[in-house]
Amino acid sequence: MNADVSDGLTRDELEAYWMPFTGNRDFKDHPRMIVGGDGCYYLSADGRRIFDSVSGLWCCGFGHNRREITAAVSRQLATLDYAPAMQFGHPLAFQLANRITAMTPADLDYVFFCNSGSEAVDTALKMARAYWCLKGEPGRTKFIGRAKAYHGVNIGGTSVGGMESNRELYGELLDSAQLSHTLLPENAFSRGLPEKGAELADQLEEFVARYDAGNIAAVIVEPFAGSAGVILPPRGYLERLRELCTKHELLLIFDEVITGFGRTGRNFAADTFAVIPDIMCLAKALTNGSVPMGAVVARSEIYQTFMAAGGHDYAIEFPHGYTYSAHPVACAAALAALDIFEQEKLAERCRELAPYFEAAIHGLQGLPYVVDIRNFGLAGAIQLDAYPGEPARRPVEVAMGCWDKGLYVRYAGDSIALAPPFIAEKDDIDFTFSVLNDVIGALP
Ligand code: PXG
Repeated sequence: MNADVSDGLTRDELEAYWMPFTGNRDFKDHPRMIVGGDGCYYLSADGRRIFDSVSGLWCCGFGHNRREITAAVSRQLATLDYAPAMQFGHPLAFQLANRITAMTPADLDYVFFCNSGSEAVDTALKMARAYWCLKGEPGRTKFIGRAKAYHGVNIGGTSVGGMESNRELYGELLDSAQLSHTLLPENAFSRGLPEKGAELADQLEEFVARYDAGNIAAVIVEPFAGSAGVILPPRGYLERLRELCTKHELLLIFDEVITGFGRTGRNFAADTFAVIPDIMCLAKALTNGSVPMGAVVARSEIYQTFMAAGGHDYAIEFPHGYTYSAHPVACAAALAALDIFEQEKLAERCRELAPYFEAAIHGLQGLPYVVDIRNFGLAGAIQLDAYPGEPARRPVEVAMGCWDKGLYVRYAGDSIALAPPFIAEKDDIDFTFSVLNDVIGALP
């Protein structure tokens, strides 16, 4: 790691940057600056190696600063920095779409590119509504999401998302309703998928009775909820949701922004759970987090519906897209990232390391304030008893205590979330949980 270890910025110089999802005042008074990265580690401005137990923000699972991605991005910038995304194309976009559809299950065969997970979600929602309009059912406008879900921050994703704190400042944005979440106290300390609660999916029947299927465009869920603290689907839940969507002809959207590209031990959660959605949202690990990119993958019948309704050959079938859809540099990064993913068999590696991770995370049971531990693949969460009136207080304290001891963890509401890189070694996992053990053990 060759990085300048001095942050060199004064308090005044920190002021202008309005940081996202951050306590700006706290950060600017106590800056935690990252200045370098390599493999599973960050380098902090004060010169310390910090183990990245969250893969950045769930996106850098193949390790930081992968030379192959750097080389591909540099080559692409020197060859073609930008090409218009509309009416003209460049070869890497087509190569990447083929590459993704070779990995996705069933007839999830058409890829629409965007620049983030939030854009992927809003694209998927618009696609669903337009699809029903084209099928002669313009009344299907409502979306069914799920409590505690995170679907990004654009208007659609905020609306179908189920984290109240992310919605309350914005008012009602889209017509949506939320299924119950699947975090049940009787499943506390389950290893892997919880046993109880598959019947929670049957709530969709109530929604269909209440709103009528003819008014519902789609159901959107994360296969497991990441941001809310790794909330897992009970065994059989996703299968049931799929059955009910098929029965009532509702589109099922899987938001695989976190679960896509290996996190569950297969390419996609759809593979792991053998439940195939109609539309899949991707981002994050698609480029190993190196360049922003998102994608929406649709079933063939959805794409063909747009084509059949398109009018003249030159007519635009889906009036949607971004200046930077399929940006050449992002495509180059994604192709290089997917090479690494496949050549290094990283989904398999995740599967192999997962039992070790599971044993290690559950080793924290019994520590003070630990009220639940959840894990699946290389994702896990430790839920802490909420400090009266301030549920985030203990997780923040733990995260900052870990940072001081060379470990980056994420706090998510009342939980600590972990999503280590797939290339992590057992020693890294040992280090992670020994630090967490010390820090949680020392909580006041
Ligand atoms: N869907 C899901 C399931 C996500 O997890 C998004 C959409 C939005 O992606 P973009 O690229 O627009 O941020 C996400 C993002 C956390 C955390 O702390 C998670 C995300 C983002 C930031 C923090 O768990 N997920």
